[in-house]
Amino acid sequence: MVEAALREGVVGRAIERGLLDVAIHDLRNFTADRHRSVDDVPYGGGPGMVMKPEPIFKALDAIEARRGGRPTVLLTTPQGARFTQAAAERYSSRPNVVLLCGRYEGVDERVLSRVDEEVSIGDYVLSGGELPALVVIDAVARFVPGVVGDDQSVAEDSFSRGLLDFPHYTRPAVVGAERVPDVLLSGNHAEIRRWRKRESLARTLARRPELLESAALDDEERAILEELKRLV
Ligand code: 4GX
Repeated sequence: MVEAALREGVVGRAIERGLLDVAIHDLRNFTADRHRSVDDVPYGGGPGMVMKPEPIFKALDAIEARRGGRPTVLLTTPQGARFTQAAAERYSSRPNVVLLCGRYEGVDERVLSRVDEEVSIGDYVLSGGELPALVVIDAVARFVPGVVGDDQSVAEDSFSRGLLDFPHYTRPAVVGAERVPDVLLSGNHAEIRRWRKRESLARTLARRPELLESAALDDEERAILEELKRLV
């Protein structure tokens, strides 16, 4: 699943072009027993299985030796701190990042001695850490220079600015009863910029007001926001 996903889209192209180097390591290759076991029953009893520590330690040692340096080790788990655009940017400047994907009920707690950060992609339970790892890879890759064609679009990405995106339209100008807002057809670029700011701010205020506490707003945006707050 991970191999297939990494062949697609922006990330797939970045790997092809050598901008990104992603290696997949199967923990079963770091086992010593006949059954190549990566999990075992929990001490103390209860349902489910727990991932054994030794295959994980051996895999991390092998990766460290191969890459020559201690990688940043991330564990994807619902117990982690929420993965954000800021975290993605932070990881994008690390020379090596390991994404440890847990299955079953989780990993033996002693593995955490080798983990730098536990990251969660959201409050829901998945059946493995592979999809969260792919989510992290995608968001991090976009910050690697050259991966996204247009640097401008990364810098202006709504979440990099801390606000929700403004509405987008393309042709035709009229679909059924629905028209594209006149301002976007006006050719008045100053007006368009201001309209987009207002829409971004209005949406953020309505849907994610907590984002406004840490958003970097310019003078014009602060003025628009004050006006929007007076209107509600
Ligand atoms: N955001 N899962 C990890 C197994 C597990 C449990 C505990 C380590 C500790 C998830 C998420 C997520 C399901 C991935 C349980 N591994 N990961 N897995 N939401 O639901 O990151």
